Amino acid sequence: MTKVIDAGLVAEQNDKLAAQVQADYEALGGVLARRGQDIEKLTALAQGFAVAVPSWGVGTGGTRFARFAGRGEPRNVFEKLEDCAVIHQLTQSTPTVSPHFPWDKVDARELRAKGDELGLGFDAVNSNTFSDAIGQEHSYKFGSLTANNAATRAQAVAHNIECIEIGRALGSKALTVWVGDGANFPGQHNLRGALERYLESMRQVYDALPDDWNVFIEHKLFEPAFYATTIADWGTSFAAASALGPKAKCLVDLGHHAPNTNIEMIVARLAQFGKLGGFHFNDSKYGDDDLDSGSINPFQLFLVFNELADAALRDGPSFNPAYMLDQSHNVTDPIESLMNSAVEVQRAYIQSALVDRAALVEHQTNNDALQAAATLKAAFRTDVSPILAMARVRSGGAADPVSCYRASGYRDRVASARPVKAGASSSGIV
Ligand code: LRH
Ligand code: MN
Repeated sequence: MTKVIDAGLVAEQNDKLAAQVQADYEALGGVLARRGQDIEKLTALAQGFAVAVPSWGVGTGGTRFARFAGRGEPRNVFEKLEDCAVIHQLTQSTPTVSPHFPWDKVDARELRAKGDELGLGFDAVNSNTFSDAIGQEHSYKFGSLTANNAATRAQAVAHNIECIEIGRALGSKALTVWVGDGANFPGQHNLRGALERYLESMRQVYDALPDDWNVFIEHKLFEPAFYATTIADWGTSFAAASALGPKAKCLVDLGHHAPNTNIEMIVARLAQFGKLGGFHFNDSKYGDDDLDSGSINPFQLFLVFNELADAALRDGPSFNPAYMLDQSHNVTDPIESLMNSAVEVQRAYIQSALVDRAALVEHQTNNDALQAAATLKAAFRTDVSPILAMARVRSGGAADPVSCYRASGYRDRVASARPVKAGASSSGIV
């Protein structure tokens, strides 16, 4: 397996931090032991944690106003995978990539071979019927799976089935379907009719799924439609997934809700009814901002993982939602942002394992709201950074991924190897 960053440099950087990592680890170990918690068990838990990286996240993102190309941007999916391999090599928590088609469309065998060479697997594949590909016969301007035009719907169904075929060749086990279909004006389309057409189309996609696959329905409140979105919320997604069958599950993108929505409760509901398929982790202040996970509201991320820990205790090993990042990086080096984000998601996971659940149940049973809330806060306030650093070092990663990455000079190296494409600074997210 190719190591994109020189392993000797990683070891050298870790050596510089070894005494500090060990001292912080022992100090935290002492604090946790007084609480009856075993830091070694938690470190092993952290080493087993994984979140997928979005292939579209390693390029510089943009907004509808502009996209300011970064240095050494990946020019094709193979270079995207190299950048994803750097993220995994240094964090040891992102062993899979979630690809997006047709953005990543190449020969699937070549793509899988590149993944194997870099030690990367492929998570859920993403279809795209929210933009028109070059040479596409029917435009998705007025919708795709819900379009009035039957030929447009058939084209969108065929594209999703093609994504399943590519995904099978990559070893993926799920298809994520997000459609921007909707309306900008009251009356523009029949609200019920649109959902009926969506279900009719998705039944054909569902029937094309291999037995051991899932289809993840991703809801989103608005954008690009600004009056009505066909799959706007978890309720509609849940109803659609229930209507389609057991292989259909709901995917929660944290940025796809109205401000102040109680997302952890949506997670608890979907888990209770066995329809929680997975996540697109990111953070937001206003809309679908696609900001770095844990950068705006880390307590919400913790509360989501607290519900996941509760569901795992209730439902056992069959409870296995897919964890993926979905972010857009406009002002940072995407590799640094994705490394930090993977660490922040892993942090919320470990903090959720620190919750004293017996005490929580007791306080809940006694209606002792204050102590119940304090029990969660005690876990959230625990700085588990020493556990995360030790887990990375023990797994062969970097004690400090960002400083190690900067010391490697990788960005300078790819900046000279990947000249900026002409017209790279257009608008749009990728
Ligand atoms: C839609 C979305 C979806 C992806 C796209 C890149 O906002 O979250 O998951 O297909 O971003
Ligand atoms: Mn998403």
